[in-house]
Amino acid sequence: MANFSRYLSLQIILIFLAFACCNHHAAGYGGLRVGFYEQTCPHLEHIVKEISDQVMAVAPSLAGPLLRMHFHDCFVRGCEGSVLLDSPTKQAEKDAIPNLSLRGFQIIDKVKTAVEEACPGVVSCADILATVARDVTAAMKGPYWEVETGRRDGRVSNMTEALFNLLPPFANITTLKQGFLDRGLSVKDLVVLSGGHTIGISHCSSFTDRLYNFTGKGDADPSLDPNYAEKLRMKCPEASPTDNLVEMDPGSVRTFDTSYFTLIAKRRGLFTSDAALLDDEETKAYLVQQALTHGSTFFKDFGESMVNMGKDRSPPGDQGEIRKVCTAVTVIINASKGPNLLSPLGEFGPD
Ligand code: HEM
Ligand SMILES: *[C@@H]1O[C@H](CO)[C@@H](O)[C@H](O)[C@H]1NC(C)=O
Ligand SMILES: *[C@@H]1O[C@H](CO)[C@@H](O)[C@H](O)[C@H]1NC(C)=O
Ligand SMILES: *[C@@H]1O[C@H](CO)[C@@H](O)[C@H](O)[C@H]1NC(C)=O
Ligand SMILES: *[C@@H]1O[C@H](CO)[C@@H](O)[C@H](O)[C@H]1NC(C)=O
Ligand SMILES: CC(=O)N[C@H]1CO[C@H](CO)[C@@H](O)[C@@H]1O
Repeated sequence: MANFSRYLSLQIILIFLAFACCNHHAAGYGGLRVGFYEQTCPHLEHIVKEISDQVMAVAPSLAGPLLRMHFHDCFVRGCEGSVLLDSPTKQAEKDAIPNLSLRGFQIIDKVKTAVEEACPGVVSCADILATVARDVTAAMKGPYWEVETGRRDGRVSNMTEALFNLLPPFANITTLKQGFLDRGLSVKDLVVLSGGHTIGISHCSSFTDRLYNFTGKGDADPSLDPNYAEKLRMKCPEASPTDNLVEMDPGSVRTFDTSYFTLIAKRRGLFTSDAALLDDEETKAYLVQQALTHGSTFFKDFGESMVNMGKDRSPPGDQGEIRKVCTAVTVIINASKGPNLLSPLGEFGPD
């Protein structure tokens, strides 16, 4: 009975929060800064780094998915952890098609558990993801940057939104530039952050359209180096029943290096969206410069652009929550219907 009334009052609080939520122009949200948890969770960065390093030592192939996960989080509803949410009816962002290869959710849970032990109820899942993304990048010998924190977690995860908001691999330069611009990101951010493709893998299905009958004349995408296209066709047979995996930066998929730009310059970018960086004067100038100088400014630029990407001030702003379990929302709000308690309270697990 005591438990019941506790849950009941929790529900009432949650309903209140639900109504207070979602003012899309919440004033005063600008709290992102380095060291946001200095007082409230002083060992946060240490905990995240320790677990990230442990994971990278045994499963370095998770670096790519974890970096990409932060990108996906930020591009749908701003960086507010909604990419992490599970939906009982499989309608969350992570169920959308572009998710395909999103992996590593269990790593975020692992970090969250450790962080909750040290400082319960303080650190958002979105901040944990942003910090993990930095630490796995650094662990792959990539750049290190100061992560700004102070995000709050959103309560809504919507598959359709993910479908519309994530840029597809076949996007042209106009779509890419606009997609970045829409999120307050520059053309430079676009070319710099695309360099994230220096690590990780892709499914064949993300680019096979470029390999077979691209223009309807039985040919490959003319913007792709023909020798490279041939190699890719071998890895991705046309009628393959399996969706094979391909290294995006062959030979150094586990090293965050500058070879991505050399590849693009040689017309060996895997996706149309990579190759498209040659179709704009500014992005082309940047990548040619990086290719010629062995990426003289890439690491510094990447850190700056990651901070820019992490700034997204979309909702929930200061109205969000500090989620206790990164995969479970406190209240799922159906935007079209108002508050809607879908998530059984039992999902919180033992308290
Ligand atoms: C500019 C628009 C972008 C497009 C169209 C795009 C598209 C893709 C696609 C289609 C894949 C392969 C998914 C699969 O088939 O498994 C991929 C993988 C990846 N992307 Fe992007 N991406 C973009 C930007 C970014 C950004 C900004 C980052 C991070 C800074 C990033 C990091 C990654 C990483 C690390 C992987 C490898 C994932 C793995 O190893 O599983 N991408 N991207
Ligand atoms: C780029 O793609 C968009 C969306 O598919 C399309 O509307 C536009 O015409 C394309 N632009 C160019 C220059 O090809
Ligand atoms: C290539 O595409 C064209 C136009 O869509 C089609 O007529 C043709 O049959 C295709 N060829 C092959 C080998 O699939
Ligand atoms: C949200 O509301 C819309 C419109 O009433 C409805 O079609 C949809 O099924 C609802 N979604 C969920 C997850 O309850
Ligand atoms: C999900 O997003 C789409 C597109 O913005 C919207 O039409 C739909 O109502 C949303 N679904 C829910 C359950 O809010
Ligand atoms: C990890 C994950 O949730 N993957 C899903 C991505 O989307 C496809 C297609 O909708 C689902 O089948 C996967 O389960």
